[in-house]
Amino acid sequence: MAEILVTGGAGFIGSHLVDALLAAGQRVRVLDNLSMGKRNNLPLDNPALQFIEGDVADAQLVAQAVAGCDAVVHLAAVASVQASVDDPVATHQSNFIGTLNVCEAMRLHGVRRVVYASSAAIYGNNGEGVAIDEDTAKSPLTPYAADKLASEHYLDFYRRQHGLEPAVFRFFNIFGPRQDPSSPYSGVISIFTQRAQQGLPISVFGDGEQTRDFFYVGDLVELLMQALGAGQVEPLPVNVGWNQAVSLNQLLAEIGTLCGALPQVTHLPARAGDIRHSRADNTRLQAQYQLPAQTPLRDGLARLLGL
Ligand code: NAD
Ligand code: UD2
Repeated sequence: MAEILVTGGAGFIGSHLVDALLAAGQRVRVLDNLSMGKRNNLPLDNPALQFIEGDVADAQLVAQAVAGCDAVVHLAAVASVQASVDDPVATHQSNFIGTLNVCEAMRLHGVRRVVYASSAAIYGNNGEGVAIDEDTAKSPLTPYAADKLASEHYLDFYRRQHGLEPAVFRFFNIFGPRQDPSSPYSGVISIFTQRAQQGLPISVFGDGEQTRDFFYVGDLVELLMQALGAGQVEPLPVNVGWNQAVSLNQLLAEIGTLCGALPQVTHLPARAGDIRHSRADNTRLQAQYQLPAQTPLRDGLARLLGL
């Protein structure tokens, strides 16, 4: 039985991973400051789970959390890009210093495998309209994206210099239960499904023909589990997406079909800096991992809607 540290494990993606690790008989430690994560996302009564409430910016606490673990999944971050624009110094502590603390703690305690959540945000507007592959030029337009890209580079330094084994994933648009809908900058699926359920009006920024490559959280967790269990991992980052473009109008049609009807939809001006089309070339993902059977968008939405 391995012991896995999941930073950010009380959050949307992290809590689904914790569930899967516990179901697989692993022992799990979670380090989370509950800035977005929730205690009730976790089975705190499970004796195989140890919850540590704290900040990944606290180097000593991270070292304590890492000591004795077999691997780390580093998901803790301020996932709101807008927050990084509003307060880059504060979010840098979580989104970059946190990663550096994880690297240092792993070096200190001889822990080698780390699975890291990077983001398609590092591509900026590059590759719009085509499938983005991992060699697409990087253009981090926000502090959030810059911290993700810097974290990738530090993980690679610790790989070359100190023998860490990072498995870096560049998530595109992940959706599913427990994704927080409360912010105007929350994932669009979390917002649309919540408002449809409550019969509240939906705002579409632009004409609704913008597209995204949506990836269900359960499918992502299968990949993270593979990266943890793999004998060896490739050093290069891997895009996580289906290479499928879904427009907001298509998304709304699916939600309308599932809910029986849609609330009022209002079209507002497109958001400044909004990317029109984002889609992942997942050739490297297919080459290095066993892709799970894709959860169809409608099935993922149905689970989110509790149908
Ligand atoms: P989330 O906000 O639900 O999860 C992040 C977790 O990290 C939360 O539980 C939060 O409380 C915790 N956290 C934040 N700052 C912390 C700190 N300083 N110390 C300790 N814990 C801290 O969001 P998520 O969607 O589950 O994101 C998980 C990871 O995946 C993040 O690194 C995010 O940047 C990345 N990511 C997510 C998406 C997506 O579509 N959801 C896309 C790209 C990348
Ligand atoms: C993701 C990030 C964003 C930034 C961007 C960089 C999330 C949730 N968002 O944005 O912070 O990192 O990637 O590439 O991780 N929309 C509406 N109505 C709404 C909400 C959203 O029309 O109520 C639109 C939005 O303008 C965009 C699309 O839906 O065109 C998707 O928005 P999103 O924030 O879910 O995802 P994305 O990829 O634009």
